[in-house]
Amino acid sequence: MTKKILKALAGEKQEVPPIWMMRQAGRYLPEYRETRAQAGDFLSLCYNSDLAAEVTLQPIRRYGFDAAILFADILLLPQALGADLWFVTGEGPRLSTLQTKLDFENLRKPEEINETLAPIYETVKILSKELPRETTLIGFAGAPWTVATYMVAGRGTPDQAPAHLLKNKNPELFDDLINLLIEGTIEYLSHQIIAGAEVVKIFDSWAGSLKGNDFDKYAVEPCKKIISALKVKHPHIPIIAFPRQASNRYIGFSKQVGSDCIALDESVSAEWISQNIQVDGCVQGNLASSHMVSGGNALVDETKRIVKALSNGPHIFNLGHGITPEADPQNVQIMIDTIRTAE
Ligand code: 1CP
Repeated sequence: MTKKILKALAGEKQEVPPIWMMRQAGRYLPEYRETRAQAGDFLSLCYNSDLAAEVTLQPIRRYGFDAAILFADILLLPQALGADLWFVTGEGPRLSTLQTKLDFENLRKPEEINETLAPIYETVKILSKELPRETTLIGFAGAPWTVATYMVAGRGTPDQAPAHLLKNKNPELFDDLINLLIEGTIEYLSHQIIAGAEVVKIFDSWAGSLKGNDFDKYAVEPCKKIISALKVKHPHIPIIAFPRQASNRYIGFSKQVGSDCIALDESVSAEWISQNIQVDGCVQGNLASSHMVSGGNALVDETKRIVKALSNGPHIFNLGHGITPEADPQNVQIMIDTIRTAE
């Protein structure tokens, strides 16, 4: 039996598309909030392999998604490289900032990350034993540009201005950082694959703020280098790329970087995706996560519309971005029922 997700990633069109959701293990689920409280805080949860495996499994038990995504965070890599990282409740991540050559020189080498990240690989091992046979295990990392935006600013930023500033003011230092992150990401994803991840996804959440040549240099090139290195080491592992908000740069992206699938946010229509992107292979995403809060007919209609528009080629149903804490768990079930019973 080939798993539904792997079939889609191999380019197969299916009557009912496989389904998973970004941030499917998260604060909208009462069982997640309970396990997180047991762990103490978010980072302790990430580094507690048993509890991280437990929260990864929770949405699989509740909804029977076709894929589980490792519970971890894109900011664990900078932490393993030596940045300080903490989370402020209700606000988000905070890191030590990277502004000077000295800050950069204080970071560790890519091959030195594995000691800190060993509990994450252990979570992957537990999951590959415990997941149902039909469920695919997805590992992930942030793309270098997105991770760099957090390392430079020390926090999430609406316009990524601090990273743009450093890139323009001190391109040599910025390129050193990007190259370190490329090597670190190859190391991190490769170890996730060795531990049992069957697919990996590269999240470039802030790719949309890169324009023109910058998009080629900092979104396309790093992703291409990571994928080509992974394909040499692990030729049979499919890779999903997610250059969020790339708009017309979504066109041809998957071919340019060598990914097996491209995830798309909700800023483009399913019909446009079908005509412009799915011609190159598997696509994933697109349902606005706000429907998981608002529900009703709009949720059902939009879900059906996406399924229909993307029914002519390989498709993995997903949201355009992560599900939010305000989402109603019932709406997730309605979405799944709509997909699995759609005529
Ligand atoms: O309070 C909590 O419980 C923490 C909320 C939370 C969760 C559930 C954070 C903090 N990270 C995560 C898990 C997480 N993060 C996963 C696990 C698997 C799953 O999807 O279920 C994944 C894949 C991520 C990836 C991630 N982290 C991204 C890329 C995807 C995206 O959402 O764009 C980014 C940008 C982060 C950084 C981050 N971590 C957490 C927050 C709140 C943020 C975003 C900060 C910001 O808005 O700038």
